[in-house]
Amino acid sequence: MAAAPNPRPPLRILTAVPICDGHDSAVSTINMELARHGFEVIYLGYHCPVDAIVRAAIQEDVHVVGISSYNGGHIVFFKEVVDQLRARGARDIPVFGGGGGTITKADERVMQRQGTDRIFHAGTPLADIMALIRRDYARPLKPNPKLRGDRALARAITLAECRAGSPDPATTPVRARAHSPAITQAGSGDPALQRFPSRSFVVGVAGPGGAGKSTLIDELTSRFLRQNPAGRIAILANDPSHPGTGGAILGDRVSMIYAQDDRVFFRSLATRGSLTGLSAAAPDAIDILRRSGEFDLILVESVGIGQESDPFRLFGQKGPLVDAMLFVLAPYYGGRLQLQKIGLLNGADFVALNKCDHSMAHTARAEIAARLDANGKGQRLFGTVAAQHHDPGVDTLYAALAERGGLTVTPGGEKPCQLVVAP
Ligand code: B12
Ligand SMILES: Nc1nc2c(ncn2[C@@H]2O[C@H](COP(=O)(O)OP(=O)(O)OP(=O)(O)O)[C@@H](O)[C@H]2O)c(=O)[nH]1
Ligand SMILES: [Mg+2]
Repeated sequence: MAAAPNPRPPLRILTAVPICDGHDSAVSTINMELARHGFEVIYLGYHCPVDAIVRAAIQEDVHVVGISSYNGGHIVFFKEVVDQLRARGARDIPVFGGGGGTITKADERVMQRQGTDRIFHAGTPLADIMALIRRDYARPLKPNPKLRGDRALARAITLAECRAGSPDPATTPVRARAHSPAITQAGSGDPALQRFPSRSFVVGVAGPGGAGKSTLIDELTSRFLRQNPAGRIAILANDPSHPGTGGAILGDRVSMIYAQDDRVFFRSLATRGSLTGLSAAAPDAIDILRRSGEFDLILVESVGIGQESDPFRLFGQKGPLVDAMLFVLAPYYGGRLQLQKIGLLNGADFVALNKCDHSMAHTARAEIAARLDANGKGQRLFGTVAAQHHDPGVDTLYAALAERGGLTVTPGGEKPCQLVVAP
């Protein structure tokens, strides 16, 4: 059963370390503290270029961007982030940061003239930083008919998250949700919605925590981008909120290399008390993405799940949320008994045994193949090494997904390889 909805959605902050800077220890401390204070942190990692930060800020519809910079290039870097946000219609997203003693008060004055909001200097107690962020940056994100493109899509999803957390969902009827002004802002108002009712192929990706779901999604994304030179892909990545504080570190974006592309719309969702393995807003968010008519493929990553979850409603009364489901396992799932207990293996269309570079993979393949065979549904098992680029197992998996979804396979793109394991 889902926990009580949260009437005040948490503040969302994007944090990152600039390009040519590997000092991520400070930002890790800040991230943990932010999450402990109930904020949702979308962490982009270190060595981040400006355009990746700006794209993420827009798609994640964050309240504020926080940059941790120690490489000495802060005056130029922060200005470029501010300028690109303005150029992409997001001047309302403030930028702040810190960098200990490497950013002086004099530097801060220059940076503020260029549009940076503030710098947190060395010696500022963490409690003061948290209090200031809550005081100055928490604001409701409202419908805004002026938003365009990814900004409008992102805002529509934010509003869906607010509705999912509304104290009285009865005040937001389902029809009103599907035709909310924010979706119309996305450039896909009612006529367009009807024109593209089911263009998107939606694939749910589930599996235990750390099995490699995000890494695999990133590799599938790279194949999609190469084989569909004009297509767009959306990724909805669900991560858990902390049950005590309500905060979250939404870290799936860090595992993505290929998702750093304007043809990829990537949105992180915190579960905010939903215990299904997805945010309560995920069904609406999928609907918004489908109806936008923008995306050929939509991949939805669940949180790392256990033995009883059914995040994509494969077995529910309401019908499945997705067109197909990919279950990802790593070789260290336990043993045959644990496999038997994973109900989702009965409903998965595709199963990937990832981390096939692991020494236990050989036995795991045989056990999983036997488990799927017993289902008698012709489910396909793919052995993958997502951590390796150009892995033939991932090629094969992508080819199978593309075939099922009717996606374009450009001649000259990767050729489907031999199936690694088939029951
Ligand atoms: C730890 C450290 C390292 C570690 C990094 C570990 C890691 N994974 O992060 C190691 C040893 C690997 C390292 C390596 C290097 N380092 Co170093 N490093 C430091 C050190 C000692 C501390 C930085 C830190 O983490 N502080 C902890 C944070 C929490 O505190 P703070 O900095 O005071 O920040 C406060 C606020 O600014 C705020 N804050 C900071 N960021 C953010 C972000 C947000 C969003 C918010 C809200 C707040 C906030 O939080 C704190 C609250 O009080 C500094 C020296 C120093 N004392 O600052 C040098 C320092 C940054 N390093 C330096 C250098 C030169 C290097 C190297 C190039 C050395 C070399 N020649 O190899 C390499 C580069 C590594 C790389 N790949 O980029 C120089 C940078 C000089 C410059 N830019 O002009 C410094 C200043 C040391 C010096 N005096 O020479 N380094
Ligand atoms: N050895 C090996 N490591 C991998 C492989 N695929 C992913 N990893 C690593 O496994 C770790 C977890 O990968 P993620 O993609 O974040 O896993 P996830 O399932 O999305 O994790 P959650 O979202 O936290 O549940 C990372 O350190 C990856 O680099 C693989 O095929 N082989
Ligand atoms: Mg993940």
